[in-house]
Amino acid sequence: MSLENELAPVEIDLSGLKLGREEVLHDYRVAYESRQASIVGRKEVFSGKAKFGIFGDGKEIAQLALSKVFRKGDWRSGYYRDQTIMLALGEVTLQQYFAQLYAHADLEHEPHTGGRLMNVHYATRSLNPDGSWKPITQQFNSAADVSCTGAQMPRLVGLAWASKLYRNNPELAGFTDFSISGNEIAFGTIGNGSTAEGQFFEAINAAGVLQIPMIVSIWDDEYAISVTNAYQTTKGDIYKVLEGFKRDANDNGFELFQVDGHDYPALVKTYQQAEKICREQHVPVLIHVHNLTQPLGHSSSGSHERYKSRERLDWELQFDCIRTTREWILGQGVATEEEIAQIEKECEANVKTARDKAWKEFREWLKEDLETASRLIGECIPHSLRSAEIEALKKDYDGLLNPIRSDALSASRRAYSLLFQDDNSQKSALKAFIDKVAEACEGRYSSHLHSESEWAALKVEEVKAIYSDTSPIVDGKEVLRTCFDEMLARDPRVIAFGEDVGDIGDVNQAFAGLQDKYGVLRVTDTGIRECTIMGQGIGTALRGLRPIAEIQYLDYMLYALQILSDDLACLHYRTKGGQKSPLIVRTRGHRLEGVWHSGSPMSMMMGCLRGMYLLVPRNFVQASGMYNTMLKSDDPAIIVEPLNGYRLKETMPDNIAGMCVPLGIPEVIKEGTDITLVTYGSMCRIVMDAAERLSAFGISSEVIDVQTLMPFDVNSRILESVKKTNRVIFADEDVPGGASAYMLENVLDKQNAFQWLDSAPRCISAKAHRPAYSSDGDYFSKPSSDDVFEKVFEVMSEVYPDKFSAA
Ligand SMILES: Cc1ncc(C[n+]2csc(CCOP(=O)(O)OP(=O)(O)O)c2C)c(N)n1
Ligand SMILES: [Mg+2]
Repeated sequence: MSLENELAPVEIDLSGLKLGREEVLHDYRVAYESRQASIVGRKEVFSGKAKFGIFGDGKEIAQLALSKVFRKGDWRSGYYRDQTIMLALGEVTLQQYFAQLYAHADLEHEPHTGGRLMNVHYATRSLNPDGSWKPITQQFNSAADVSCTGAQMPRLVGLAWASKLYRNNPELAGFTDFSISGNEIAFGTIGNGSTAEGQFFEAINAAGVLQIPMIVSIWDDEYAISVTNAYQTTKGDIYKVLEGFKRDANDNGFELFQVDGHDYPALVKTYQQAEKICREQHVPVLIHVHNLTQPLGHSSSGSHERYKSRERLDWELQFDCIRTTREWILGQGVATEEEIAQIEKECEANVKTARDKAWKEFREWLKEDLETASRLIGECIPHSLRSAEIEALKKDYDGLLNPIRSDALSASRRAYSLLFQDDNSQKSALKAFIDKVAEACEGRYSSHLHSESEWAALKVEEVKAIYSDTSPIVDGKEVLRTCFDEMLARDPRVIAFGEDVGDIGDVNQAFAGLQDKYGVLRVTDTGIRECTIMGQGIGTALRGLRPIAEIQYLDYMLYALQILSDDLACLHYRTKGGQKSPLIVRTRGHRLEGVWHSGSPMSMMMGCLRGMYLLVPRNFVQASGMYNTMLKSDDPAIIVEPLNGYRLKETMPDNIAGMCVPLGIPEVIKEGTDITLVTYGSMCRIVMDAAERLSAFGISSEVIDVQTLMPFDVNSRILESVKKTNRVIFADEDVPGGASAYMLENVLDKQNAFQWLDSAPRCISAKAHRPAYSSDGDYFSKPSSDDVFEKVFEVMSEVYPDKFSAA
C-alpha cells in the first residue's frame, strides 16, 4: 500500500475574495477587543493584581484570518500568542481571559486549566467531568498549551495524522464523535524564533512525508524576546529555508505561503486558500506570516525598548496590524471614522467590564477563607500564652494587599504553631479550618495527575493467565505477537508504529506479519524521529485512537523524554481532567550489548514522567497482560520489555487476549523466609538464579517482582514480606541511587518497613558508568547473579557469622 497522495494542482488563485461590511466590522471588533485585553491585562500585572502576563498583541489580524477557516472538529496546537484565535472562536470569553490572568483556580471561571497554567495557555475540554469523551467533532478543539517553545509541534503531527487515518480506514467511519471522514485540520502556530528548535524541523519533515492535513502558521515578528532572526535562522528567513519543502508537479511536499501580518485582505485570502487545499486534499500547508509586531514587548517581564532600535519601534507603530486594518477599513469606505471610534469605545468598555467582573468574582471566591482565617486567628489571641505574637501575625496578615488563599493558610498555620502550649476550642477551630482549606486545595492544585475516570488503569482488574495441557511453549516474541494480533483484531482504534515496526514487524518481530494482515494504516513504519513518533502517539490518542508508539531501544528514550514530560505526562493534570491521551509507549531495554543497547535508566524516566505509568515486565506473558490492561484504561504508560528475553521460551496462556496484569501489584515469584529480594524486569532471572544458589547454602530468599515502578506496590505487599524476613535488598540495573533507591524509599519511608528490619537494607545497582560492550562489559558493568549472591551472603553472615563467614 502507498502512503502517498495523488499530486494536487499547485497553482493558487487568490482572487475572488468577498467580505461583507458586517463581517469586516465584526473582525475589527474582535481584534480591537483582543488588543485592549492585552493592554489592560498588562496593567493588571503592573498594579499587582496578577503575577505575570504574556499577551497576543501584534498578531491579532492574522489570527482572525485563521479563525475564519477553523471549523468544528478542527484542532489548534499553538502557543501563548493565540488569544485572538480563541476569542474569535468564542473558546475564551473576555471574563475568562482575565480569570486566567488572576489564576482563578476554578473550572467554572477558568475552564481551560482551572488556574494551573499561566495566562494565554489554552486547552479546550474534550472530556466530561466523569472523564468520558465529549463528541469533539462538535466543538472547536485546542490541545493543551505548553510554555516550552516548539513543543506544540510533535503532537501537531499526530493531530493531523489522525485525520488521515480516519479518512482512509473504513473501519473508523463509525467514530463520528472523533472525526467526520477525516475532514479535520490541525492548525499549528509557532513563533519565528521557535522555528530554530529541532522539534519544528522534525515535525515539518514528518508532515511532509506523511502528507497530512496540517496548517502551520509562523508568527514572525523578527524577534524571540531580544534575539533577532539573524541569530535564529539560516539566511535570517525561515521562508527561504523552507522553500525546499515546497511541493511541485513531481513531488509531494508542502504548500507554502508568505503573507504580511498587517494585510487583512491578503491574510483572509491566504487562509481561505490554505484551508481548501489542506482540508480537501490532505496536503500540509505552511504560512509564513511576516512583518508582525509586538507592541507591548515580549511579556510583563522586561521592556522591548531595551533591545529594539528607535527605527524598529517606529516601524512597529506604523505597521501595527490594528492600525493598518483600521486604515484599510476607512480607505475602502467600509465604515466612517465615527463608526470605528464607536466600535473602539464599546470594545474598551467591554474589556474593562470583563476585567472588573473577573476580579470581583475572583475576590469573592477567596473572601470566605480570607475572612475566616483572620477571624479564627483573632479568636485565638485572648486564649493563648503567646497572644502578643499571634496578634502581630494577625496584624501583618490583615495588612496584606490583595491576599490570596495561601496567605490565609500560611498565617493560620503559623498562628497554630504558636498555640502549641494551648488547649482550647479556639485552637481546635483553627486546626479544623486549616485541614479543610488544605484538603480543598489538594483538589484544586493536585488532582488529576492520573485518570480519575472509571477507565483509570488502577481500576482495571486482574485476569490471571490460564494454562492447559495444550498451552504451547514458544519464544517470548511469539507470545507478544499473538497479544498484539488480538489487540488489533478486537479494536479498530489500535494502531502501532515506530522505526521498523511496519514492514518487518519491529526489530524483534513482535508485529511480524501484522502489517500484511491489518494494513499500512494500522501497523506502520516511521522515520527515525523519536520525538515526533511520540507526537504521533499523543496527537492520535487526543483524537480517540489507541496508539502503541515504539521507541526502538530504551537508550533512545532521551530523544522522546522531553515531549513525554512536557506534554503527555502532565496533560491530564494541567487541564484538570479536560483532556486525555492514553498513549502506550512501547520500548525494550535493560541489558543486551554495549552503551546504547543496555541501558536501564528508570530513574531518568521516573524523575520526569509523573502522570504516566512505568511498567517493567520480566517476560512476555507479563508484558502481554500489561498491554491488555493499558488498552482497557485511559491512562498513558511506558512498557519496557526485557530486551534479552524475546527468544526465551515461555508458555503462552490460553487467554492471552484477555489476561490483565494489575498495576501496582508486585508478584512473589519465589517464597522464602530469610531475606526479601525486590527487583523487576530482566533482573528477575538473575536474582532468581542467585536465590537458587543461595538455597543450596541454606539461605531462603523471597523474590518479589514489583512489575510496575509507577505505581509502586499500592497495597504494601513488600512490607508484608519484610515483616516475615526482617531483611531486604533492592536490586536493579539502573544507576546507583536510581530506581533501587526509589524502591528503598518507598518501602522504608512510605511503607514504614524500617521498624521491621533486623539488618541494614541494601541496594544492588549497575555501575555509575554506562555498560561496556560484550559479555565481559556486561558482567563488570551490570549486577550479576554472583553480585546478588555475595551481597545476600554478606547480609546473612552479619547475622549468623558462625554459619556464613566462610564465603
Ligand atoms: C524550550 C524553551 N526555551 C526557552 C524558552 C524561553 N522563551 C520563552 S518565549 C521565547 C522566545 C520565543 O520567541 P518566538 O518563537 O519568536 O515567539 P514570540 O514570543 O516572539 O511570539 C523564549 C526564548 C522557552 N519558553 N522554552
Ligand atoms: Mg517572535
